[in-house]
Amino acid sequence: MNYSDLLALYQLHLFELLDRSRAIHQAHWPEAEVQLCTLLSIKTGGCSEDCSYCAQSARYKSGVEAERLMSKELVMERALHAKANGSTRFCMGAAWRGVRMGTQRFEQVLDIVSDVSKLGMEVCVTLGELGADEAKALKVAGVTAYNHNVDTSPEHYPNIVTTHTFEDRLRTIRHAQDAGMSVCCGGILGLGETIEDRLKMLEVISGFNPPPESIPINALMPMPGTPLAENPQVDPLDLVRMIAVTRIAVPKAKVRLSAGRTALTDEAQTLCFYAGANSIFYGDKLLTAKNPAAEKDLHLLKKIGLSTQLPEPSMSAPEANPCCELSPASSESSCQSIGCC
Ligand code: SAM
Ligand code: DTB
Ligand code: SF4
Repeated sequence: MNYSDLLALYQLHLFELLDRSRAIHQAHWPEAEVQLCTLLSIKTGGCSEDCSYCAQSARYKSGVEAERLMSKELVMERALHAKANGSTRFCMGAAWRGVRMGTQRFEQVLDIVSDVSKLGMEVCVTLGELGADEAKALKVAGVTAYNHNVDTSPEHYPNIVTTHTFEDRLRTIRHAQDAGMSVCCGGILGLGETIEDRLKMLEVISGFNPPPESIPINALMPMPGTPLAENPQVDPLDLVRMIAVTRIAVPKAKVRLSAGRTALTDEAQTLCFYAGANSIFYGDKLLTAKNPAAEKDLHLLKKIGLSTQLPEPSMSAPEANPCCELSPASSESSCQSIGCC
């Protein structure tokens, strides 16, 4: 969806926007279900990158220490625990710039993925930059979705990260799609961006072909020691609006109400679900930061009448739009989708 259409939606009266997003949500997701995803940081801290919101960058004194890659045995323990608690998706994150074929650590990750994928949950990983070969290897090992956020608009990105570019992010997403993995791609609100930046980010994400399978919307959790430590909290109603516009722009994607829920009231979260969010990170820890307690989340979902989603481990990647077949990648391509031809 292009920027001017997104802006027109964003500027609607809130109730009018919610009426529209709710109608689209009901048409595509009539089950009143929320997907529970468990996050695990399999390699924490010491990251070479300078993402100014992140406690795991080695450049900031955030108090997060660099750790080694977790053993497969420990990861399996945590994955089994997540499954027993009702999670249907297990997401493993690593504080790396990226991964490379032939390295010991990537071999270790492939081995971990291969075992986790036998547990009957969707398997998502977020390991930073991927080349075509790394993406294929992850797909073969059993990854269902690759998480790689664009985080903000192309224009604002260089103000937030200087060690890699927005284009680098798009290239990795393309490699994940080409390998047949679903793509989980979203962003963060609260990085000092304008509404225009938020919608330009959504213009990029909603232009992916195939569309992202899921879109995490994070609210900045200001991390002590990082350059954005003093940024103000995102206005919960801005978050609701962003979720509503995302639901309308990418109707079939799971919209994940992601980091920052500890700062939201039950009422604000309820409005986010009404606006179109249908997935959360579940369990009391994100990667390094806090998340609401599992019992608290289950209590809230029950109170508002939402049930939890059943697993779909055989989930296949969304189909590409046929425009790619009509106009193969070339400088003369007529395809307008970013991350497509
Ligand atoms: N290193 C990999 C990468 O950058 O893609 C994976 C891990 S990284 C922590 C995954 C995502 O977490 C980021 O893209 C960002 O959207 C989100 N994130 C990180 N720190 C955050 C914070 N303080 N508040 C909100 N979201 C955050
Ligand atoms: C995403 O968009 N949010 C998650 C997941 N993908 C990997 C990460 C949130 C991290 C919050 C900050 C922390 O725990 O350090
Ligand atoms: Fe490293 Fe990812 Fe954090 Fe950036 S967001 S510093 S790449 S872990």
